Amino acid sequence: MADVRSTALPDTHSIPEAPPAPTHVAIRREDYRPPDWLVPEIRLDFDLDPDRTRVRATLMVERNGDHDRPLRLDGDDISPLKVQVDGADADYRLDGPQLVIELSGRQATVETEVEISPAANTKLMGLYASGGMLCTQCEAEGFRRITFFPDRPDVLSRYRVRMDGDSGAFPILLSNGNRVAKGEGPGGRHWAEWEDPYPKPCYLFALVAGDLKANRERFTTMSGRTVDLAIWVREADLPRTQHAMDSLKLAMAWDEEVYGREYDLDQFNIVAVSDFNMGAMENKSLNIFNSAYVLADQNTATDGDFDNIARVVAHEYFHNWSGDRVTCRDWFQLSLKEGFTVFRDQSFSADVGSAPVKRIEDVRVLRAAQFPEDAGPLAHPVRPDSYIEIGNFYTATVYNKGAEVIRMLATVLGPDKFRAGTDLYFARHDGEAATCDDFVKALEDGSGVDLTPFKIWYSQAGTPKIKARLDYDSGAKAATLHLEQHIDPTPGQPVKQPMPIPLKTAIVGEASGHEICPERLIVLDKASGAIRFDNVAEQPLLSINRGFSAPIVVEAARRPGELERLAQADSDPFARYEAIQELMMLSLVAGARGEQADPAPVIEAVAATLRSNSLDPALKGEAILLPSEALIADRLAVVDPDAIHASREALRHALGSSLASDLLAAHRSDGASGHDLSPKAKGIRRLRTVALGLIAAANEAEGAALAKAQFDRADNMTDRQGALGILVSLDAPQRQDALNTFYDRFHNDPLVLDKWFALQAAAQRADTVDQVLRLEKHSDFTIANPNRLRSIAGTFGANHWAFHSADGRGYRFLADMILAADKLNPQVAARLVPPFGRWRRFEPNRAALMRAELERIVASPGLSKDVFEQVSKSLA
Ligand code: 0A1
Ligand code: ZN
Repeated sequence: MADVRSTALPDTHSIPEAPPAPTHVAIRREDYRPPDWLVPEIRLDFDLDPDRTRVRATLMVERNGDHDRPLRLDGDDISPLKVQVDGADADYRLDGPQLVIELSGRQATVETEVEISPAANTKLMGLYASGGMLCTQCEAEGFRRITFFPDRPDVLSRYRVRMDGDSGAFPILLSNGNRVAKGEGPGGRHWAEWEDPYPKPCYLFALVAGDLKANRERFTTMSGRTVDLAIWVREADLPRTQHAMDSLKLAMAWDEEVYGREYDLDQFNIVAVSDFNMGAMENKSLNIFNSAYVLADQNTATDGDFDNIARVVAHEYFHNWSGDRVTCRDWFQLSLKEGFTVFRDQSFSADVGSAPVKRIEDVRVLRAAQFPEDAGPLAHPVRPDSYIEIGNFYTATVYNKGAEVIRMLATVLGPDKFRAGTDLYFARHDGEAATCDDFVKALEDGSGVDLTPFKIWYSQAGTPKIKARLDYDSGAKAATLHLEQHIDPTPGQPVKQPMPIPLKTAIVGEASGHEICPERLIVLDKASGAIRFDNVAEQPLLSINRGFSAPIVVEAARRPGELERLAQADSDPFARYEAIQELMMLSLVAGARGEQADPAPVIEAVAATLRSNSLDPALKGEAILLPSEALIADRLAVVDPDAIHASREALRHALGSSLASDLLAAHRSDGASGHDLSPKAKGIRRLRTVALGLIAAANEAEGAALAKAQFDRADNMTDRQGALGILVSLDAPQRQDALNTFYDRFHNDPLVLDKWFALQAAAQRADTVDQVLRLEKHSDFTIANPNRLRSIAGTFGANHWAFHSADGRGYRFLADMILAADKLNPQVAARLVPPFGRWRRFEPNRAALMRAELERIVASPGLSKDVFEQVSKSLA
């Protein structure tokens, strides 16, 4: 990549090049100090142009406390064209990327001017161009790529923003808050001025300029105010914005009802952009979204896409309180806003959809993304202690485990006390930059409950493992539950302390199938403990960690037949799902170890599930889906991906052939029109495709014919993608046919084309590496668009069997992609590294190949600190 600096600046600038900044240094939480200078107000002036945008910033700065330290403003890839203090040219120096100004008084007005090039900004951090529009991304440290500023979340300012731009290219000019003025300028230009009354950290600043159209609706808040809602997209995409709009209104009403949180401005804008590093961003009143989380209709979006849109729209909206009104003191506190907001969006999705299915999905994500993180070289606490690049800490640990921590606190407190605590949190810290400790303190003070023991969940990394054994004394009609906890060491934390683990537990009677001891909440807060259950009149079965009340691994000693019985009788849907999954897992692990694995218990449990009258189709679909190969790998001391794949395929084959007619019935079950988005209809579609997958595992020809029929008949993307997802792994003539049909119909729709790439990168085939190498050369592939890059490289990295191909070609492919992407967009490149992280657990041949690729990456010249941090930690 050409140095952004060289294209962003006029050739004549006179400031000497700053000496290279010390890079790759770790920032530590314990080094936190309050800011030396505050900036209560800022005025920004943008002369917008894709190639040369002028940014003038006027900062009202105030000395914070008694000290004589200079004002330090962060910059990244920018050079000052002008620096004035109180209206006069000022002395300043550059210290690495920082602009340093000695100021004598307690207050000053500091004005700087820079020129930046949005079109040359391939990192997509700061102000950049996407599909003809200009937009910003400032979290975490993008604002310093726009202007010089103390870029840290505990400096809160009131913003006034003026944008001036070509009225043809940029008819719409948006920023945070309210538009307070607008007008025409000379030469076909126009301008708008926006003001945000709420002080905010600079990571929440946003600007959008483009040729956009809005889907507009109104929302009346609980106090009767009217809010103008707008979802801004390119005109052609307007028909695909209604689901996002409906989701937004549901989220606004939900946050009023469940948390008492009302929206606080007269406008709320969402803008969809097609080049975006993450999912979406909660900039105050101007949320900017990856278009994948806005645009949907039945023909182009799956049920999963619809759910994700509702989830992400709600997530960003909820940040208005958990993030914007109360923000983070420093980036180590990231989970303060992210863990809490994920918990809030999970609760929302559970309330508007099917709660048990949602819980199963959330736990699946946690196990797939967070547990491996916690068990590998990138493990870190929910509140990390240090980082080199904060962009690497937008992780499943901070987000999803952070949400589990809040969930445990909510479980322990119960709904009323939890609500009293969150009310106090929002009231006490409104307008402030707070810490995770502040959050727990507010919950304690609001509820009157001491939560001190739970704070260790923020500081100690690693997934606790619980050994559980239920002893039964039939004479005394008593059962005793013996519990023991253990946490493996993680980087920087060799010795672990016991953690408080809230376990929702019930005892089910083996013969009766009834809950003979009703569910109770046990908190194991020591290394081990024993709990007695009385009045146990029949042989008991242990139903533990119900609803997944703690983010842990349970290793329960089970008697023969116990899981089978729980799979049929447990009244907690999650525990029932767990019993089936555990039954499958035991068989899969045995198979992968080369032991004789009898599939009969699994077949019986799946048959009973399919035939059950009490389970709805969505739960059936979840329950009969086999644990992923990555999850099986987590259970093995030495990972052999071929053995795991063979074991899983064998069980899929056994299920498909033994239960052919049940599966066919499930596949054919109907009552779900493509336009019906009810949980029931989604469940029917889910089960239809999961069942088809098992049919195809046993009988390729029949599976291919049925999949092709589903593909051809589909009136919705869920069925179409589901069928194609099965066909891509088969060696059937229908495969290429369907891929071609799909491409011909959708190749002009980038989001659907991403699916086409991703489906092929996810294929379970011996030649998937060859396929992705071909796809990378496809004329529609571009490494510059994060969604397209992830559709191949991200999906492939998660394809366990293909990525871990014994010849190492999968490793080479992903490493090459990381190196190529790093030159353009380090943040997105670094997010492709984790699949390499667990190399030590693989059989020696693969471990050596993975390690060699990591070493090749880390030795590459010009590596970003983003990729450097992930790769060096993976090797350590
Ligand atoms: N705060 C956002 C996530 C986010 C983080 C960094 C970004 O930089 C590219 C973008 C978005 C959220 O939690 O939704
Ligand atoms: Zn968030």
